[in-house]
Amino acid sequence: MAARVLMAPRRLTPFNRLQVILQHLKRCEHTDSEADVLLQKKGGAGIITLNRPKVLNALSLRMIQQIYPQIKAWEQDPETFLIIIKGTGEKAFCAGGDVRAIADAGKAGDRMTQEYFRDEYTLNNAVGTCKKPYVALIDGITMGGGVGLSVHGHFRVATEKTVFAMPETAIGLFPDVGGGYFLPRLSGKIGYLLALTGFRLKGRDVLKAGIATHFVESEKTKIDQEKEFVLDEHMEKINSIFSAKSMEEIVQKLKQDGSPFALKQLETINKMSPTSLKLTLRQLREGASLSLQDVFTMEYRLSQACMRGHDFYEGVRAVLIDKDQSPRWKPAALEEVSDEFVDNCFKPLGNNDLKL
Ligand code: QUE
Repeated sequence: MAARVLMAPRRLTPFNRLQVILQHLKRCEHTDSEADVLLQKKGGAGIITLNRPKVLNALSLRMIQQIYPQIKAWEQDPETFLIIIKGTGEKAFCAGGDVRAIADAGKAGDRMTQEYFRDEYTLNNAVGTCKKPYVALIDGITMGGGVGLSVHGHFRVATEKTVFAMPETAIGLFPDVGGGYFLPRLSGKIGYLLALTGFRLKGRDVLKAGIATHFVESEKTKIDQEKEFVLDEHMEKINSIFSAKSMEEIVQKLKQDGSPFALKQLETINKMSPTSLKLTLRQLREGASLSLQDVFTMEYRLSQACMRGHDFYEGVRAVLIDKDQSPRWKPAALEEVSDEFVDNCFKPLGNNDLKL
């Protein structure tokens, strides 16, 4: 070993030296333009930029594993006074988690599915407990995993281009990333509607629903300023229908109501995974009285139950891979999803539980 330490470094000819430098520059250029997340300091602000615009800045495990230690470091850094998170491209802040990669890993029995949800919820919790002011610029599509990076922080700034949704019941999942915490805490039963139907809120409505804390126009006009909140006229219906204790009862109440709004929501719910719907309703009803940390522990159990099941893989196939929009759910009807099955999905995982 000593001999190797004492060995003279390899001499480079000028040509080789140039080659090495060029290779290095090429690699840097490559990693810079291809980096899926940018972490920068500008003045006293730490800036996180999600940088996968071609996939609407969907959140990969690698991104999660880069962002978490940086937030923790900025939290301790006396020269950082503010943390800002944003996305590149015109379309999205962040369209969700990297569900394609998770589905591939789950099908192959890869442990990545455990690591992904554990690391993602740990990052969401770091946002929710961040000691420095945390500002998310949710300009564009903000769904699922993107919501987890924004909603638990101090400030969320929406624009007229913001489209907010928790659409996971459409892919056999459930509205995770702390959805069990913030959704049941929204006004009335709005959160239950958003969770079960994946209802999309746009622009100022994201502020009016209590999800964004601020609104700015990306162009300096006064778009829709006088318009009322899209759900205002339906609030009585939403609050009475979505306070039901079971999915079967919600479906029955929507039918009975018979209004165009109720029938539209019923039509949407009928397309969702019956298993996801039952898990989601119980997730929100329980999450309403849990701490954020206990919600993440509950959601981790649910995530692993979904990885063991059928509907998540079928949902990702139908919505994101084949795009036929015709998932074949198993079981196919709400009545076939037993209370016993639902109970099992909420059971502790022993040593594998998420502890925050
Ligand atoms: C439900 C989801 C997701 C979804 C659609 C759903 C989700 C997600 C994406 C996504 C990501 C990248 C893309 C894209 C969609 O879509 O989590 O087109 O480029 O990441 O109905 O949960």
